[in-house]
Amino acid sequence: MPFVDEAKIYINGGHGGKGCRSFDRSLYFKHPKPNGGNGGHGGDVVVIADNKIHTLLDYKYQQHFSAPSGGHGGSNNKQGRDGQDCIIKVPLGTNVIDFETGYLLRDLEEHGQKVIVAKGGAGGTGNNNARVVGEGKPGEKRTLKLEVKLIADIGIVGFPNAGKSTLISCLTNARPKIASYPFTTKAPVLGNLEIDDTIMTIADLPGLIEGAHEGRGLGDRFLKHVEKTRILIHLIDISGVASEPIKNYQALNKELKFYSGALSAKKQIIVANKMDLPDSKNNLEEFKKVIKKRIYPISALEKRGIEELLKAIKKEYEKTISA
Ligand SMILES: Nc1nc2c(ncn2[C@@H]2O[C@H](COP(=O)(O)OP(=O)(O)OP(=O)(O)O)[C@@H](O)[C@H]2O)c(=O)[nH]1
Ligand SMILES: [Mg+2]
Repeated sequence: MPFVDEAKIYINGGHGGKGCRSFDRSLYFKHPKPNGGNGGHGGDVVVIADNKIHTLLDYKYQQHFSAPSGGHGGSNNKQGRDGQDCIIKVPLGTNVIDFETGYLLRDLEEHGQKVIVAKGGAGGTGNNNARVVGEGKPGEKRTLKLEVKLIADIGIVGFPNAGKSTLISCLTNARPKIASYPFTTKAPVLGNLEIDDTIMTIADLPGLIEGAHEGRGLGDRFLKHVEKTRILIHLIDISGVASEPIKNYQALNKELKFYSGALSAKKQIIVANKMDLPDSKNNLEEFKKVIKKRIYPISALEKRGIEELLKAIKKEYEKTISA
């Protein structure tokens, strides 16, 4: 099943019901008495966050949504019934954007949060209230872009082939595809990491490369998923077999910076992977000389160094919670 993180939908508020033209002609009155009721209000289109919905996949197949019209007014001053609202359910963390203007209408983060995206039209007046009977107003029309940001506590970033998917499958129950070629992971994968009593969500992200912000590789479009994480794990292939670790580390930080200041300011746990390979030890020493920060050496393949890393993750996570 493809991972859908964006959708474009067309929405229409319900049309207001027609006002009624009718007269009470009973002999009781000298002149016929107008008694046509007002039309009902058209239904609104409402987008609502629902914790049972996990993707926008449904909106790939159905893109047009209209709320029902209001009922027409009737004789004997009968008001038309209001149209029901048309409800569009989306996952938590969905940004609801006006497609034409790019304006963010609402960021729906919690279950039950909602936003009216197209109002229904008002019902027309009946002749009991006005001389001219109203037709009812059309509902608002809009095109929306829905965009889901995954809400994860920790994001794993790194160059393609660094071993991000291997790491998440060693830390959690997630089982993404692992392969020796770049760009194996095409969409974010989530896993739950449980350390003692703390449960954290980790996202394994598609690899980034230099120029990602200009669309190179798979581009930086998945970075929006990590904007809300608390911590980043910056994973480096320290073996030097395929690329230069120091250059990659710096290039990736540059890409994060290009994407957003908030992202590049996030706490990073720097992890040197593939320590089981021959040149890794020397490369790590070189790396430490240039990048004077705490680095966690691991082998995701052989599951070594994982205990230390878990401790660091928990410590940093708790810091962000108490901050
Ligand atoms: N020797 C060694 N190989 C590793 C280690 N971790 C991962 N690999 C290998 O590196 C290759 C890439 O691993 P992935 O986990 O798919 O890498 P990725 O970062 O998710 O790659 P993309 O999804 O393409 O960005 C695979 O062939 C893995 O078996 C490790 O610790 N040591
Ligand atoms: Mg991967």
